[in-house]
Amino acid sequence: MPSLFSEFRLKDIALKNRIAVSPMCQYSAQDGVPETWHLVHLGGRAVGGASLVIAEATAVSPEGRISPGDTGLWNDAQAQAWAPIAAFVKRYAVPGIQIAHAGRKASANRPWEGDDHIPADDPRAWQTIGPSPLAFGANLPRAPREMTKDDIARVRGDFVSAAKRALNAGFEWLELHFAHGYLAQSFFSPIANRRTDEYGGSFENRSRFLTETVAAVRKVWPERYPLTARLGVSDFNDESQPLEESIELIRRFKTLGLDLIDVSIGFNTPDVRGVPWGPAFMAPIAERVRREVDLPTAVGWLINEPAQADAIVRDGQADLIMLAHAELSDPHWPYRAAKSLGIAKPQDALPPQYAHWLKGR
Ligand code: 8CM
Repeated sequence: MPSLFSEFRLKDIALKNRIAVSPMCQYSAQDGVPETWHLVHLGGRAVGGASLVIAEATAVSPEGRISPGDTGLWNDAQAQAWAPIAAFVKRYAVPGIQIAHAGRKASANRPWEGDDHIPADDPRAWQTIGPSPLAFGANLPRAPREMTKDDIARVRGDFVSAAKRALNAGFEWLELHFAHGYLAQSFFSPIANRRTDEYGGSFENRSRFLTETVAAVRKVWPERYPLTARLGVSDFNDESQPLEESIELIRRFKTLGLDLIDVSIGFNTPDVRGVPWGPAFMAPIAERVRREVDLPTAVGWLINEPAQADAIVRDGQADLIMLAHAELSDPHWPYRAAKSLGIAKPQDALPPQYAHWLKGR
C-alpha cells in the first residue's frame, strides 16, 4: 500500500488517505455568505477522493476579509449557509475550514480584478488594521491603523466566536490562518510588527497574539477534533524571523494543544526573491519541524506528482499533503494518483456512482 493511501488518525478523526485539499479563496461570497459555488467547489473535491477538504480562508470579522467576496463566520447566517456544505463534504471526506483575519492585506480587489488595494476613497474600501501602521507595499500600499490592546482582545474573541460557529456548522477540522502576511503572521514578523508594547519586539512579545489565540480557540474547539494552524515559517530573507524562532513558536503551540502544523511561507513582504521555488521545496522544512517539535506536519507548495507526494509521507517529512493548484486542474487527482501508484482498485478512491463505470479502466 503506498504511504499516500495509508490512513491517518488525529484525535477522533480518521483520514482515509494523506491527500488534503488546501483552503482556496473563491472570492465569490456576498456579505460573507457561501453559496452554491462553494458547495460545488468543495463538494466536487470531496467526491474526487481527498480525505480532507478545507474550506477557504474565512474571515472572523468584516474588516478581516481579503476582498469583499470573502466568506465569513462572524454571523449566524453565514454559519447556517456553511452547514449544508460541510454536511455534503462529510459524505466523502472530513470537512475542515480555515479561519482568518487579513490584517493589512485586507480591503483588496479579487486577484483577477487587480489583486490590489481598493482605493481608500472607493465606497467598497474599509480601514485595515495591523500590529503597526506599516503598509505591505507594492500592490497593497495602504497603511493599516495600529491596533489598540482592545482591538487585539476583540479580534482574538472574533477567532473564538468563528471557531464556535464552525463547530455548529458541522466542521470537524479547524485551521487557524497564521500565514501569508495576514494579521496573525504579521504580529509574529519583525518585518510587519514594530510595536513597543507586550505585543511587539522580542520573540515572546511577537508570539503573544498567536499563542493567546491558540489558547483561546482550544478552549472552545472540542478535544475530539483537530486544531491546526498554517504558519509562514520564513520569508526567506534577512529581515525574516529565523526558522529557529518559528520552530520554538510551534513548540509552544503544541504545549497549548495544537494538533498539527501546516508549514508555509511568510509573505510579509512583496520581495519573494529568496524563496527557493522548486518541486516540493517546503518538504525538508516540514521534516525538520516534524522531527524537532515532534508534531504532525502538513505541507504544500509545488507538489504535483503522486510519486513525490507518496515519498514525502513515506520518508516522514510530512503526515499530510496539501494540494491547491493540482486539485484545481484535476479534482480527481486522488483517483489518478491511486492509478499511477499501482493501487489494485483505484476507482475506489471515488464514490460508486463513478467507481462502478471506471472498474478495470
Ligand atoms: C489567497 C488568499 C489567502 C491565502 C493564499 C492565497 C493564494 C495563495 C496562497 O495563499 O498561497 O492564504
